[in-house]
Amino acid sequence: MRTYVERDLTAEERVEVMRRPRVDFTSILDTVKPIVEAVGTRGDAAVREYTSKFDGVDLEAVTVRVDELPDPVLDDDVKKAFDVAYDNIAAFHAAQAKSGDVDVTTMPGVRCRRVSRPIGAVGLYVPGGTAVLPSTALMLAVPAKIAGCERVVLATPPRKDGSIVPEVLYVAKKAGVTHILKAGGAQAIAAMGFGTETCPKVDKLFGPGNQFVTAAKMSLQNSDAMVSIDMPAGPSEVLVIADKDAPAAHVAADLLSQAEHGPDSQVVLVTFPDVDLKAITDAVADQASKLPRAEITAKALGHSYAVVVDDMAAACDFSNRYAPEHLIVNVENAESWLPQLDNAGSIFLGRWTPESVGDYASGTNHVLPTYGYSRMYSGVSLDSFVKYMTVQELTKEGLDALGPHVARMAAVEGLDAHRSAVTLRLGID
Ligand code: HSO
Ligand code: ZN
Repeated sequence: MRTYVERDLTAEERVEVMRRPRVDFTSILDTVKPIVEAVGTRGDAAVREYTSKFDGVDLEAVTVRVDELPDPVLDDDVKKAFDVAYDNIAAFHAAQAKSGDVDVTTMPGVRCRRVSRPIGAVGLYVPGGTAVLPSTALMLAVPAKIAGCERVVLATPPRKDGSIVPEVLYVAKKAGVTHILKAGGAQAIAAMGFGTETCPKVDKLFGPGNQFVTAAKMSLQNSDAMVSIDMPAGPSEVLVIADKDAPAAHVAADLLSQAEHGPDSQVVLVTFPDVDLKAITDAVADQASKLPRAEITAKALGHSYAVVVDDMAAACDFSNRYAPEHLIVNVENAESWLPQLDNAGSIFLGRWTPESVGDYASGTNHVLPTYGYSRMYSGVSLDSFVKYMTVQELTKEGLDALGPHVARMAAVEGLDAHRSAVTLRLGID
């Protein structure tokens, strides 16, 4: 891993190290456009063709109804692990219910409310590819169920024999997913965004994916499909702040757990002059060479780095400017630094909180803003599956008091009908 000493960097270099590896979206968009268009016009037939071409699977049914599928066979300890994760994710997301509802009397007789309603139909993308991620099925299906979404379509690439990954099916059944679309990539996103003969059209698309999935979500959102997306996405990343008492092996494992996601993942270590950096980089090299995904991990480490800063205040400042997806704070009294942290998708405080717990089972969501978007986006939460309606109700007294001001403002804007809607009710002019 490259190492920088922050105080030795020029102002330009300080900005430069923050830059994420560039993703050329225009060429990716050019690749996905014909796929999206083909699925939009030819529906299931196009999904079938692309699944045969890209996944080598010839599908009979493109979309299956979950209640018609038999229960998957799983080992008891696997079931137990997913059950514990399910309960924690459900508990944390259920606690978010109604948190955005408000009821305020702004002046006597003038009541304003905000009430939430579930989004009717949602599409959840669960990646396959180099690693199948049933944990992502949990992160998306559990809040969709708690929100009360009526139609929940889960898209995931089928296995070579055309079947669904058993853990994904287990989660889908438990969390009330209604349909499974056996497809991945841009074709899956397009099928859910437009709807096909067998796949219901959804109102909002969720989930991480490779660059083609991301590009398809972006182009669908800007098309006439009338569909929104959860957030912009880029490669996964972690920033670890480690002090001298953070065990080197733990820091290394945390860095590698994110690096193993993909060759384009980025991991950043922020540390201090009194830390044995060589012990950490040695531990990274040692552990990395033994990983089954060593090749992917090595590529990710190629564009990762360590930076030495003066103190914890500088570390928080660096992290806030980088705005990581995941932030691990492996320092003494980690909790006391929380008020100083402003930009991160999810934060892992203290010696005993590896990112893995949030990836799977602590209860927080692992679908998070990457690529610096944690400056202005939140991760997926219950709110992502609802929309808010505002409601106002006035009494006669309320309109008596407020109406003349509204009529005056309508006159300023020259909108007479607006004015009349008030003055006619009040019998004034
Ligand atoms: N760290 C990933 C989530 C994940 N990890 C799934 C393991 N499985 C993206 O934030
Ligand atoms: Zn992960």
